Amino acid sequence: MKTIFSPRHARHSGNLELCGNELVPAFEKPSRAEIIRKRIDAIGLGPVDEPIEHDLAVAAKVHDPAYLDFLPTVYPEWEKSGRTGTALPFVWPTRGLRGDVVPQAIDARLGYYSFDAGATFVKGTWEAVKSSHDTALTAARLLHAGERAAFALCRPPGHHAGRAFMGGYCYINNAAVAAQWLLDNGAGRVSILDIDYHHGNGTQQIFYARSDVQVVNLHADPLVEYPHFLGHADERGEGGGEGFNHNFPMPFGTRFGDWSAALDKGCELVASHAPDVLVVSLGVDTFERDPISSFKLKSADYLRIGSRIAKLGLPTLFVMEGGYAVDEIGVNAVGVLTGFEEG
Ligand code: SP5
Ligand code: ZN
Repeated sequence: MKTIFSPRHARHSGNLELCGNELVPAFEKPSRAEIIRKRIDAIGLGPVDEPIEHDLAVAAKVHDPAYLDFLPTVYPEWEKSGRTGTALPFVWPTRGLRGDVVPQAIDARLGYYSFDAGATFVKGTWEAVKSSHDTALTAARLLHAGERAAFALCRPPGHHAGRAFMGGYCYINNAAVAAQWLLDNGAGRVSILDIDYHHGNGTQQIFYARSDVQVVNLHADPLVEYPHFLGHADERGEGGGEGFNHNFPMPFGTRFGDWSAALDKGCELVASHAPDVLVVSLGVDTFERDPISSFKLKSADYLRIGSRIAKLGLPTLFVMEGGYAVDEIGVNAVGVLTGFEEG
């Protein structure tokens, strides 16, 4: 399997995040991607190429163009306001406040275009975000050129980013942009199977009223786990998209037996959609030693996940999302890919 990977991801580095009562180094850090890349080389998964640059025309079909215009301005505006270090939002237009007036101040714009404080900026963040977007699109092109599968080693991740908001380490929804590109280039139907520990709230929102992109999510129950405000089982889509969104929330401490039963159900739904292409939002924060998660999957389980997905027999684009146990992230993420290849 070919991998697309950009060294420019490393420009997004040194960020802090809010954790309990303090600012700590962000769990979403450059070594995550570097360790996956090393594992690809170590086992000889296949060639690793850099992305080609793409403009944001396809991204503007799944994101608000004004939101895409905002992202590159964040750090320059933060610096103009006299600050350095990590830029992060801290005020939001919740119920009862005005959500219809785009504010001017950078502090206000950060909140206007986010749902949490988890998408933070340093000087190189936009460059990394753009390279992650380019990585997903370049990998999508490989499928269009006839590859059975490809791996977009995206960093930063994307599945929490919605039409006009960032959050949860995510800025541009790489999987959504890739799905849109595939539709624009010959696919009639796409399925997105999101196996990250956290609900892919951005992906769900983007495609909620659409029937051309089916979205299937396996994740920790939002009643008790982030992102908390979306991801319940009764969210099935709306309007023309009714019946094309499927959520499988699971309790804290879920082990592979129960998790893989949900994967089977999710795969059956994908098969019934009969997509031309499958996009897998690949998070490995379901791992038993993930520092911010609670599921109990073991390294060997990731091979089984890959082989279950391969049984669908679909052209498959793997897009990297979360996973914060950096020591094992290479073995786990690449385990899914080798499990897929071995069938
Ligand atoms: C792509 C992805 O996996 N994003 C995850 C973002 C999770 N952010 C909030 C997690 C809150 C859980 N609390 C654990 C303490 C860490 N500060
Ligand atoms: Zn996650």
